[in-house]
Amino acid sequence: MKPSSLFVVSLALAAPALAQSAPPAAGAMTLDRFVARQTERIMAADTDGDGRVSKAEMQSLASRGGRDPARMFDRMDANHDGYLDRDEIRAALTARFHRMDRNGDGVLGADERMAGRGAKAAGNPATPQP
Ligand SMILES: [Ca+2]
Ligand SMILES: [Ca+2]
Repeated sequence: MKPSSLFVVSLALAAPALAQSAPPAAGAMTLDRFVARQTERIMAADTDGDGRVSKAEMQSLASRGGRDPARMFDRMDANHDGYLDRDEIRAALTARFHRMDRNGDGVLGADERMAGRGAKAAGNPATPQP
């Protein structure tokens, strides 16, 4: 009785640990962290404070990064209402995270982050000058 129930308990405890790999290191770029950080960056462009980012607001934000804000905006504006809300931003960032996470371990390593940046820069030869 006792030994067998102990066995079951230890199995139950072991199962979740086996299901996931080692926990991400402190400071690792997980999906949650990536989405939270990038969402705040994008929402910082919401200068009129209506809780969504218009194309004009996006333009003022993205021109600093040297990306094409109009193209980014059009890709992210899933319902084409001319505004990015938090759901659209989250969906776009989640998709971007999974594109960047090449080895699928749920964490962006330094190399994966670098590669994501490089691909973006290479795809955008025209940088608007102020
Ligand atoms: Ca706004
Ligand atoms: Ca929208």
